[in-house]
Amino acid sequence: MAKVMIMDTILRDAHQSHAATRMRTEQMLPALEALDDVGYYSLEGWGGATFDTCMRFLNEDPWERLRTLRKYLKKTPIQMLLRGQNLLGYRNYADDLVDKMVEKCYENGIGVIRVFDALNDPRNLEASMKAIKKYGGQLRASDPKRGICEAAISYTSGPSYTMEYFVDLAKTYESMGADNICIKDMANLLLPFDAYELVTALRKALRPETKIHLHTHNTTGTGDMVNLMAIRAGVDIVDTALSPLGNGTSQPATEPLVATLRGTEYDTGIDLEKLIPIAEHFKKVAAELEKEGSLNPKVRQVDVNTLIYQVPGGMLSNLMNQLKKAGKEDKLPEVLAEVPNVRRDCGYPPLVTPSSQIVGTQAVMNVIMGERYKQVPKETRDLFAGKYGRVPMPVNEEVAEKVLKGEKRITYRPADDLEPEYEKLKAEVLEKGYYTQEEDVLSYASFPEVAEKFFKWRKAKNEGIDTDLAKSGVYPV
Ligand SMILES: [Mn+2]
Repeated sequence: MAKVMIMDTILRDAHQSHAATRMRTEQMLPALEALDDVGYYSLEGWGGATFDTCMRFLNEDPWERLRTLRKYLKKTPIQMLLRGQNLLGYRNYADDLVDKMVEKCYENGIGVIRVFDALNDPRNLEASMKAIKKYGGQLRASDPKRGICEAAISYTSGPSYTMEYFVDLAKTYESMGADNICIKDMANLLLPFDAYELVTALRKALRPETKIHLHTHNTTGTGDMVNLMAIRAGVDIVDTALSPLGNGTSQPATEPLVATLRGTEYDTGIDLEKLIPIAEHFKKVAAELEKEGSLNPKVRQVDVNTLIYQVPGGMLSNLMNQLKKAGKEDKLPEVLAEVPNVRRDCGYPPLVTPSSQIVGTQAVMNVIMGERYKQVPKETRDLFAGKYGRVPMPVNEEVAEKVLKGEKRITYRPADDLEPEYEKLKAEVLEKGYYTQEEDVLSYASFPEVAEKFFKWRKAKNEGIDTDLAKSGVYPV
């Protein structure tokens, strides 16, 4: 019987969920060798938010962080999260940039790439999975634990999301070359008995060598039960976070699960004693993050709103903020009733970023304006126009006409419209005088303004100019 394996998210999702992704490399360093020695399947350490935050708030080169992690994590693969054709950013990138990004991720130390699309449109994973297979295959030839392609299903609930839907999607990803299939339950919408059913169905439908990897959170307090039920159903890998940054909006804590499975047929093989000093270290880090204001202890509480309203926690707080700004807080019940209507109109997209924001904003507008689709933001139009990809169900044609006003719809892969862009972006970085490595082009492509500000700071620092002044924003010119 295969043991249950664990990916610890302490270096990525744990602090992204609890502390706005503000953990610095120097706060990770003292624990890296011990983490490497635990025997995890992988350590999640990189993704869009870490990439952005490194440059935006921490004055760190995200690539440098990755190389540092790799230097100390000799045995344990580093896992990252890639947003399909959106890579680490929020727009569609051309295929040449997707290829270059994947090449550089592996080259700088990534071992496992988890790739997903918010709409679960397999066409949006075509280019990235092709690159992951290409460069990952080369890496794997010398190191079988690295170069792994993990395709993730964005888990959501709703009338079109049947077991059959998820199983078909998983099989599609498997046939595209995925080594692992991940159930990505970012909003903790997956309930324990559904997890059992889903993992059972996937286990039956997928090849025996395909690993099933579950990612959930403990936002609504069901996370440990979800993991345990998935384990009973034969899941291979689950995500947890060491206790100082575990539970609440983060992953269920690592230590209780390791203890629960010890001595059973699911034993993780992890020595609880080894986790204690590491947890001690991150307890101090969590206290530092709380002191500097990045961590609000409220994130550790159970929030049952998602269970009641069937919308992710982040989406609910956005709705409340939008209503508050408009002075219409009393309209919340109407907006919550309108959310499923809007979602049905636009073909039941999963409620994850960015579709959760699009559906939520449109529902707020429909209620505030007193007429449905009287006011329509560009993002709603783009969703109806197919610019984010294919939605799971047909859209409401009457609404589509009202929203699009004759604008053309696309039915092909959105990135097919894009010209190669790597060389053009490289020329820009060179011209601005910031080019030090190919990776700079990828940083610049991902977050142009943020990267440029960071490059300016880096240049000032490397040229020996007062960095405090540089940080204050007075310099650079
Ligand atoms: Mn997550």
